Amino acid sequence: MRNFFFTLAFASAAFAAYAQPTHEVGNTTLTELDLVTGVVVPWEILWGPDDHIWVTERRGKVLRINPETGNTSTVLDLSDEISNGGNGEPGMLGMAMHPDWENTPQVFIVYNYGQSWDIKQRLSAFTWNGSELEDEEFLLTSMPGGGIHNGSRLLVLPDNTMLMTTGDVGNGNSAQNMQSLSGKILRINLDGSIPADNPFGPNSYIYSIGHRNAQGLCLGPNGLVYSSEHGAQTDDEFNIIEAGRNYGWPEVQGFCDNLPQSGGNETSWCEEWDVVEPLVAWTPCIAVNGIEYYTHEAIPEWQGKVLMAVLGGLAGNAERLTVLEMNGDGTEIIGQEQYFSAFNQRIRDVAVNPYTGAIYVAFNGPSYPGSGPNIIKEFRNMDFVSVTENPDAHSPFVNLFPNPVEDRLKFEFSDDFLGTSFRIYSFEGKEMGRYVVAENNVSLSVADWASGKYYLTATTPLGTITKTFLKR
Ligand SMILES: [Ca+2]
Ligand SMILES: [Ca+2]
Ligand SMILES: [Ca+2]
Repeated sequence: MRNFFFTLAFASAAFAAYAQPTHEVGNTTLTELDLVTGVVVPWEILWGPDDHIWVTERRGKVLRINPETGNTSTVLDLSDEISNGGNGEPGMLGMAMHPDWENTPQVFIVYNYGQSWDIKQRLSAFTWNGSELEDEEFLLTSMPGGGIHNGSRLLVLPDNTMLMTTGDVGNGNSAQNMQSLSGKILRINLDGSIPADNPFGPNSYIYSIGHRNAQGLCLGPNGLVYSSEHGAQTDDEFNIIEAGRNYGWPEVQGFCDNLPQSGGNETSWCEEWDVVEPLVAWTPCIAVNGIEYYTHEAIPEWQGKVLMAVLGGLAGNAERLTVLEMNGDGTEIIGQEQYFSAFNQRIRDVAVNPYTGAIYVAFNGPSYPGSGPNIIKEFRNMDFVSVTENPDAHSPFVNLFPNPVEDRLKFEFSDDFLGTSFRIYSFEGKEMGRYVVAENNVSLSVADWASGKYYLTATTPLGTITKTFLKR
């Protein structure tokens, strides 16, 4: 918290200079801002204990982002090790931070390594040295990985153990096999050892079984653990995770019933194995992903509800943020609403700013398994005023206007950028040009450019800032 500040002057300058799109949530208006562009498939996005946003890029990088300016630096690069370059489902995936950050500034990361015929999975701890992640320590390694279904979401619990979802890596039977770590949710001490009170004994990491590919985890009310899980053709699920329980896959999909879509006879198997049914199931699948329990007062309509990122499935026709309303004790879902479908972009994960209550949404492009460049957008209730601390702190910034632009684009750079160069790319990836920042205020004619979306990247030794704009 110490280093955090909100320069309201910057915010008002940025938002007043050109009209940002807005979205209505009941009586609340959310202002949309492109925080970072050019990210290559953001997978995990979270608010760190250092008041920065941390993001894994599936291709193998960890980014640390200043939430006010979008100033971004790469703090870990394992792209040489990542399976298939992160182009399919495997890659650098889940991430969580050590809860005692002051004394143990560690970051936990799950990633796939090895080539396509022999993909493995690893959970590692890295130490933050103030500018990058170093001293990798393997907590779990040589785990099965696959071309599909690699789970990997992480959640640190209040008792300082950590849950990790694993997928069935394409082998459904592994989910019921107690000798396999696939298709499970694991519980791990933060040093990588097995918690003595794990439900299947002190020699097993397994916490719950029968999962196909759970890729959402969060703490809900009353200490409940929620998880979202991908179904096959039917039955994406939203579950409460309990120690030692069986969630059914591959014998049971969704609710315990005898529907033809689930193979015709689930109820007897459910009774024999005491299968936990989901709170909700979605058929056909919508591809459920990262979840976050929203408690902030800045968006009262969402307070006490779960925000769930939805990729939209292979058909790509249900992309959205789903907001799940629970009953009083959090044990039932009593309502669902959808937002941001109009972007036609897969939504992978969501994070919350604990000061402003703004949410950050990781967009993954329109097509499976994700295409770049991707955007991290902020949606913020500008009417909610948060505390201002440390107003003297300084961050690099770039403003550009008007946006949308027809003829001439104007830029305002902080002094940090003087003498550096910036580049502009089209959203198709074409470099439009490289330009030197000779003074704080510069402009550029774009009258001849094709209409469409573009983004600028500008780099200082402190990191990179990106800005998107629309050419009309
Ligand atoms: Ca997250
Ligand atoms: Ca299930
Ligand atoms: Ca069923």
